[in-house]
Amino acid sequence: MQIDKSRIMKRKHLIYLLLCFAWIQSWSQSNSQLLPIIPKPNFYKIDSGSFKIGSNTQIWAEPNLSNESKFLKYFLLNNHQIVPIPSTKPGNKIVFRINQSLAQQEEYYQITSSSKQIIIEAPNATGIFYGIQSLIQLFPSGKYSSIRIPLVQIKDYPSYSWRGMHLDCSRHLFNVQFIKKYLEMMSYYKMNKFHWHLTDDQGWRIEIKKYPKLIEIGSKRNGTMVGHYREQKFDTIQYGGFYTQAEIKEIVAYANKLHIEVIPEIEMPGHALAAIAAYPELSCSKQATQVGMRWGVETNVFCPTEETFTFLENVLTEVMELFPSKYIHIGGDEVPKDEWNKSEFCQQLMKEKNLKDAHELQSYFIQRIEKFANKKGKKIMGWDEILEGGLAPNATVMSWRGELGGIAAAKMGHDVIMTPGSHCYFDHYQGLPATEPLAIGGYTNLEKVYSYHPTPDTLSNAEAKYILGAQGNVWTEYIKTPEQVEYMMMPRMMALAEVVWTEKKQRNYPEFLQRLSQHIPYLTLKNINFSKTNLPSK
Ligand code: TNX
Repeated sequence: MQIDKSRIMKRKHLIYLLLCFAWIQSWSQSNSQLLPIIPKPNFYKIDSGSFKIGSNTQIWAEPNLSNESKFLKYFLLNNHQIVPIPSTKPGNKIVFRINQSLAQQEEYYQITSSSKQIIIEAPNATGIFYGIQSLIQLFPSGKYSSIRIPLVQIKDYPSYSWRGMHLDCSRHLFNVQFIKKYLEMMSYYKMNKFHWHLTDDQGWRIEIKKYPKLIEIGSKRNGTMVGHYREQKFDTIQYGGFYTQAEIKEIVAYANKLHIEVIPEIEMPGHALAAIAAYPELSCSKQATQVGMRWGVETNVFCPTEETFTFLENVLTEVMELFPSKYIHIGGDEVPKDEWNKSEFCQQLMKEKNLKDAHELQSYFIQRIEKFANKKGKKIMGWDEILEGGLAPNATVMSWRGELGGIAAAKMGHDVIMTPGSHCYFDHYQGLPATEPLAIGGYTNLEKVYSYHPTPDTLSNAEAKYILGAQGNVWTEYIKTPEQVEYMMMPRMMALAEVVWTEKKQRNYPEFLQRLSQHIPYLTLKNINFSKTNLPSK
């Protein structure tokens, strides 16, 4: 009797094990089936059959998900002319459901489908939103009265929490309508941080009520470089523009609906010529100057006087009120020390503060700003030069001159965003320069972006936790129009989106290209001027 019981137990265990194995098999095997979603979901399978979305499909959402259900309804209406019914008439359903038990993974969502209903579940609205973004990538392109989509089962969450895109609006400016389009492109591919470069030598772009000359003077330049830097040619056309505080609020609110955080960048102590042209007293020489017309690095930088700190604190106070993000990017890159080394005031200050060189003076500058930001409840981030002369205690580092700065910062226990020029600079050429529009230089094709992995092997597991993710940068010295921004970012951003979302072992370039080809009708429908340079020719 005893023996029989244990045999039954053993058999039960075996059956259980076999079932588990079959389940795991079915999920991993099914991942070889092509699902046209970018970034590729981490776990999915496709069942046979389909779900039909038509005018008798109902969308069921809790009241706190009305933003998300509106998003899906607009998508169906605008892209397919389908109006799901609001009533309780019989029909199939798409259900959004908050499920707190799924909260172990940040930004998690899952999709469960049958022919009768699709359930998108997540611990919060962001997860639901990503579920919708995955779902709509399954819709066929074109306007039909009803559409059919495959029955997918998805469990998904990102590898990295920082999935960023940057846009330089100083060198060239893009209107509110285009910034919204930029955010839409980002959110369709689950990118979630918009780093908005708002000030630089060639133009100050954010209205600051306390300092009106930043706009009156700092937002206009008397000419712009024509052709490549080495040619040193300029036009004489006045170029300018800025974002009002009302426009900034509008963009931040729009981004929020797309679950994107906007991080403003106010450059200091270098790349500050536009501000200095408006208020020359902020420089060491205090001499009148002009908003920059040439690209590159200017030696005229903010002087670390009390007057400058008061100015910057007042500016940052207004900026912080406009941007709910906990971060404020303070630049910190490319600060020539010529002016500081020449200045009596700086020499005296270094003696007083016991600073051994101008690098330590730069560190003093950044640390003072950090203290101010922290007091206001914000964290600072800066380009990797902020490591020089001593890193501010709570700063996050954006590693752009390769990965070494990021590695050093992670080893010191600081958060890091990887954005090395080699893989993440979308102002670089993506094809042979002779056949591409003029760009700054470099060569970063689609495959190279796709091959990137944000966590360097040299970091221990504990150190690797500080790598928050990666970001694509769109510097616009050579990018004058929205169409050109699109050309440089797409499809490279799609490759980066997969780098920061999909586990490394699931990434496969030829297969990515196949999925990418299925996105072309959508990109075309949305009038996105994507580059075909790296797409396989038919
Ligand atoms: C370096 S990246 C810069 C920018 C330029 C860019 C051009 C960084 C922190 N500074 O000022 O626009 O190169 O690729």
